[in-house]
Amino acid sequence: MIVLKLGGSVITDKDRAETLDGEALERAADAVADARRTGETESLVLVHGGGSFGHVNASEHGVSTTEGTHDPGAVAAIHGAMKTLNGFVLQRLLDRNVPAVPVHPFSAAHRDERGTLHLPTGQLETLCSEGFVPVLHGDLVAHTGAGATVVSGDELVVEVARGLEADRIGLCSTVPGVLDADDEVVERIGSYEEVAAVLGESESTDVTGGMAAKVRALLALESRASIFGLDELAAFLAGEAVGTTLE
Ligand code: IP8
Repeated sequence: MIVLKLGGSVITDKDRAETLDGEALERAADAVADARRTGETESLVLVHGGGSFGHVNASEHGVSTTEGTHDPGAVAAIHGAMKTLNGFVLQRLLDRNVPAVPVHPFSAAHRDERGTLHLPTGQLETLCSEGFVPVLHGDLVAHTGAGATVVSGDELVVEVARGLEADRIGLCSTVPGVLDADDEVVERIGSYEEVAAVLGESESTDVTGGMAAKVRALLALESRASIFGLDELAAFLAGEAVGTTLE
């Protein structure tokens, strides 16, 4: 079982609201389709971020992972933008005969009063064993006492990987891995202390972007995780060590 996140900034044009990076998305879809054709990936769950979709709407409505909304119009706008992007991702995969199906976290997950995310994974497991490739996305989720808050793709990756006991996790990012002080890719990270100096301090609530938070969350999991750029996606799916490996 592989859990792969396609970063929102990889598949969209971050500088133009609700605009795809069509070429990058097609390259990513090609890599996934090729890996499935050659039988390299048995079970695969995909998650994608928001990039220029979702984030603009979320900030317009003042919604974040901790600041929620009770306005159904805001929910419709933010969730709707993410569903639009999810539709584009699905279409590129279906065009290449990848049996991709949507899973919208808003309809499945919630946060409790402490903000802890609860995400059932039974439907993902069943979809995978029936041969589908579930495609989740950063979204809104019901949040006790706060209305609805943002759930980031990174949080979803962590929960899905834990729930499904994934063998490998991949974060396909706009950077080729975790970079050291000389901007060289750090090949392997075994503990946070090894890279704390280059990553700097980060709040543990910094879940929607910071590399430090990603590294911490991935190191806390049993599964081996990799952070790499789009050029390395095919090699990652083929089982090679690419970018930065965290274990
Ligand atoms: O790009 C954010 O997902 P992310 C989703 O993975 C929304 O942080 C709704 C802004």
